[in-house]
Amino acid sequence: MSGRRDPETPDVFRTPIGQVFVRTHFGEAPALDADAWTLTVDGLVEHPLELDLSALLALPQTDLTAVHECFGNPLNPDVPTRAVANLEWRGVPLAAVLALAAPTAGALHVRLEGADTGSYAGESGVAYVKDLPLEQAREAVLLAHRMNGEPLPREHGFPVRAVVPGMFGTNGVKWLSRITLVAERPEHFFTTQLYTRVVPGESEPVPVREIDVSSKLLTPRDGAHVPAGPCDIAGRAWSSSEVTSVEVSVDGGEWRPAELEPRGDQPAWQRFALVHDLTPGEHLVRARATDAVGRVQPLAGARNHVHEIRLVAGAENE
Ligand SMILES: Nc1nc2c(c(=O)[nH]1)N[C@H]1C(S)=C(S)[C@@H](COP(=O)(O)O)O[C@H]1N2
Ligand SMILES: [Mo]
Repeated sequence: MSGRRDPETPDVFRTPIGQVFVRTHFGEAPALDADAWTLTVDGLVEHPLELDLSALLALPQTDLTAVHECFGNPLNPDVPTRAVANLEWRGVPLAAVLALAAPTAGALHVRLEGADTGSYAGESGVAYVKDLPLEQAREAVLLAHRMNGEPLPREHGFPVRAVVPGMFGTNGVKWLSRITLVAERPEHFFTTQLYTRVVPGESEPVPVREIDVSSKLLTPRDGAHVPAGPCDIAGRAWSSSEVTSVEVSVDGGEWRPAELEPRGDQPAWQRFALVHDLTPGEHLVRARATDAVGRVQPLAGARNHVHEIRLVAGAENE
């Protein structure tokens, strides 16, 4: 994918904007003018709308802290990318806009379109489009205009993007320009062709929506040289439900439960930590999370398989 930035994930609760990954299918992010921007709401609604930014901001607003994760390359759905962040958003719930537009009885899905167009995976002249069932969208989607207390940076969707807590980043349409209420799932390159997958244990492909249970080791860094002896190992874990345990295994040894922060009332990530005594030499550290619905990170072969890092312990680096 072009238009990509993947900085290291820092081990802090709220990811600073400069360290958030960027994913843009068509390369350069569009530079939209906030004064000229409008959001069209059309399709199966009693009152079609064309809201400018001040009309949108006059609606009730809410804050949300949520984990933000890229699904990865839709052409290689089983390869982990571990592009993840935890962000604070402010915006207008989609429900407030829908209350004004009044979807008709036949409206069952919401189609979201961004202002960017271009070429991707051999397809040219396409827009970025996503869809969600109306009831799910009404409950979850935030039309965000601030990120970590600042106006959205251009590459993250200025002036307004969708944020869908608990779902993969791909659903959060940036540079949002149009919301259309429709009766059936819209056919589109980015809705029904790309970003569909067969979830382990199922047989039918489904759209890439709810995030998987996952974890990432962040302290120490992969490849770090550390003193031999007790080592503080820590990272973050997340899922579409609360993560209920994280276990850590060193050099293929037993899975030991790490200390795990509760999730609290926001769909944010959770810190885990454990102290392990490292003998001098090279070590392989792995982390495995389990969530409240009993999903466990697979050991291999999946986009969310257990994360592993290598550490070198030795007296000479103390
Ligand atoms: N309009 C538009 N929205 C988009 C994309 C895009 O290319 N165009 N990429 C999606 C993908 S795959 C992800 S993971 C997130 C990334 O959001 P970020 O770049 O703000 O981290 O935006 C999503 N929204
Ligand atoms: Mo993504």
